[in-house]
Amino acid sequence: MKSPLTEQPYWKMLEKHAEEIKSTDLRSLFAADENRGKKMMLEAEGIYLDYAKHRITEKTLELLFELAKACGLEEKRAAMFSGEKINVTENRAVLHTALRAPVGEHIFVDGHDVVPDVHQVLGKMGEFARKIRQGEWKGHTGKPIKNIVNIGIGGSDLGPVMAYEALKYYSARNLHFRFVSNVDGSDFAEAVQDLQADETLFIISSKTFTTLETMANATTARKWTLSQLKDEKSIARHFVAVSTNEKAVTQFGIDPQNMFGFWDWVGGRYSMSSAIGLSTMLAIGPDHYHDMLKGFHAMDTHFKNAPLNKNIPVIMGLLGLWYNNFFDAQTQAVFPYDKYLHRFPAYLQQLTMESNGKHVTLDGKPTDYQTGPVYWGEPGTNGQHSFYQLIHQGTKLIPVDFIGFRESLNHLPPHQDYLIANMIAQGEALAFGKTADEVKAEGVAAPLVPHKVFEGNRPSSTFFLDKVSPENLGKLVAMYEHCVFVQGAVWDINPFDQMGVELGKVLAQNIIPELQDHGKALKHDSSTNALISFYRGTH
Ligand code: G6Q
Repeated sequence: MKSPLTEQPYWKMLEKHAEEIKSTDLRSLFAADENRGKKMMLEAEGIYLDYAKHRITEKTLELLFELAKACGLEEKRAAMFSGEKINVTENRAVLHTALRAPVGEHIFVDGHDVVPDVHQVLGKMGEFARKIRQGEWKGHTGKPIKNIVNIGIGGSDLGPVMAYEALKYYSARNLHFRFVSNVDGSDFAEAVQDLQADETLFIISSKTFTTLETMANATTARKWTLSQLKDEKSIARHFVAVSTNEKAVTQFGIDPQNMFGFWDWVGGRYSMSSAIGLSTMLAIGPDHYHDMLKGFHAMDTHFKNAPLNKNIPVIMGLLGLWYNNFFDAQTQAVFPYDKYLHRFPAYLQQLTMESNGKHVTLDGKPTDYQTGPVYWGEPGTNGQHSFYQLIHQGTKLIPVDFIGFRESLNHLPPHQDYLIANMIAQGEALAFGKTADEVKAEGVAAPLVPHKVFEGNRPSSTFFLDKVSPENLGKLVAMYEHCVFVQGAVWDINPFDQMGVELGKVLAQNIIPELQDHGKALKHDSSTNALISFYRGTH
């Protein structure tokens, strides 16, 4: 039996329409309308989005908008913004947008206005950041803090790392930032190997304060600190926590005064604009941090209010869906042409894949259509010298998002011109390729011609912004957050839970004692038993 989505009249129309589009190509679509590049673009919130190099016509977009409407996108969007418990499997509101709501807005969860709570925490973070950055907060031996180590994983790590790297240009260079996430002890060991405990602050970032990796690293950090400072009282000067779990924070020995809270309506991968961004604020300072929140809010407002056909996250979400569901594209590449954004694709992987990697609809029925694609990417131009080959001439269709900036933060002509020329050229090459006739005309020997042909007809979007800045980073992140939402809404799945990461965690808990006690009988499958035996050295 077909699902309501694939039975949807607009879905069926899109299936048929996709066949028409497959019989044409981007060269023909551009030739048919010389103004295509001017029409299929959108400028909003300081972002220029070119979507002309997609395998679409005006009709494609109209059908996609109608499909989105028929799937209740607008109602679902309103429900999210108003604090309804749209994370149905966890019975939670989804209000990362409230984290960047300005003072004076009112957003209610169970009748409680959460906006004042958000600003209370922001104020506390700002005061703490001021003390650290001005050297007013002293460590146990009276020295100011020089090193900040964020300990967290997943949503409590990827946003902070990405934002720190992206905004490094704006950061206080007298402070050194490290990020420890992996339970592999080498991560911690390398992060602190050149640090002194009396100048180091650990931020233990964990929504639940129970995560195995984070608790193991926090415990090791505690031991490391005590081994140097030899006084329990030092913990209060060198450890702060970001969490929703005050009880566990207190039990760990961190003063609740030094805890920065957030709430269950903030999902881990949607938490970089919550107190999880404390390391970001320490790095770039409260003013820049508030600029970042302003950028998030601008994109939230755009997503909430702009008509669907002028709405960047809506257009991006639906284009992704077009290839995912009607062209069998399996992946989506994201290539930022700015080195500061080198962790952006890794951040997006969690945001998109943990959110939309689901196989059942909201009411638990298996989907009979593909959901979230694999997201991946690297900064340009590096990728051009490695895997772009497959995108240009391989057998797979890989839609690409290019992200570029008009200005570099480091004015070193002619670097920026070279960088951006490459980005624009890649989009052009992917779309239009090079025909056999063009290759022959260059005098290429006949046997080599097929090897040098670029089919073209490979889609891309290009984002252009003025420069990497806290505000623009906020806009870009919010853009992708909402893009994920749009897709989740049409696919009728829950982008806000992550049950799929649970099973492995539970099984690891079973295996830990088996690795530690070599006498324990093994009752797994024969492959798992053999692996455990090999580790024990008893195979
Ligand atoms: C994100 C996920 C997950 C989570 C980590 C860390 O959406 O839920 O990546 O962020 O497992 O969880 P804690 O912050 O609770 O340690």
